[in-house]
Amino acid sequence: MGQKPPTFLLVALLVTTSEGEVLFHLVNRYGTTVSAPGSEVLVLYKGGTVCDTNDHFDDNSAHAICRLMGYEKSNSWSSGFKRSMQNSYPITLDNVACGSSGLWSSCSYDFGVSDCSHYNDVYLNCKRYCEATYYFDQGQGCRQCSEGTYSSGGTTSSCSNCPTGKTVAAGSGTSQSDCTWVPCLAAHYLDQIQGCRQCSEGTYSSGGTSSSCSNCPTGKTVAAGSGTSESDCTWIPCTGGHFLNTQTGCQDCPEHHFSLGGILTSCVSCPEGRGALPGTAAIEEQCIIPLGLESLVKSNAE
Ligand SMILES: [Ca+2]
Repeated sequence: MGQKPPTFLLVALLVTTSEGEVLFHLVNRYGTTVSAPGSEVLVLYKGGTVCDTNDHFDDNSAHAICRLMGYEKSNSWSSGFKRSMQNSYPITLDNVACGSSGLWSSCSYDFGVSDCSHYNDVYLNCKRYCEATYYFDQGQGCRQCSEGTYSSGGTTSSCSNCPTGKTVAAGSGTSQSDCTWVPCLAAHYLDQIQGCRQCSEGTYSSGGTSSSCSNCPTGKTVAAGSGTSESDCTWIPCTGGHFLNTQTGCQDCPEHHFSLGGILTSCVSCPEGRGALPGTAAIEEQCIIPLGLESLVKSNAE
């Protein structure tokens, strides 16, 4: 996505003539061009001062000039010889009279002067104003909000930070609701209220914006916050009397075999002459069926 040009550049275009000349600009006590310094400063028209003697320069005139420079309106204006640097400029505009629309197109004016001196130079305090997704910088005018910040525009001098865990692309945030959750790390899921949360025991997630973690296959588990994929799930240790089949999970020890379980993959034969039912013997001592007697019973029955 290409970045939009900063609004102050657009403003500069609006205030220029077809030849590209800037009509109005504001200068500080050193003659440096400034953007809404927050107080009244000298306004220049084509590099010279603006006169208010014996004419209709009023609030409408001030509004029109501020608006032509891209500001919302004039906060205040005055005139007078306030700084000696005024003498370094010619006087270029006189008899500015504007309608109540506050538009420069409603104004009449004269180039040059007949009845002015620098004691009548106009000072303006224009109200700074920026579009949404911009903040106002006193040195540089309207500037785009950086990544993770937003602005509804107007007179704000800074953009607001998205809530913790949320972000928005540079120049895209107009309100807090434009902030979206930063994608989660693996082994986490996204809770729309609390943000990224650890997967619970026995579940896994590749992260991102997934709203839940997936369950490990039956018989398998993974520690909380550790499962990034199904392959992280490992078999749950078997209980006594069982062995682990790595394809199917825990299985009963065969008849007359015992095992402590865990992750042992086979069972041990009971001692000679003793046996156990499948899945019942964890230790040798639990091989409690006397096989001799059983075989004797069997042989008697035959
Ligand atoms: Ca005049």
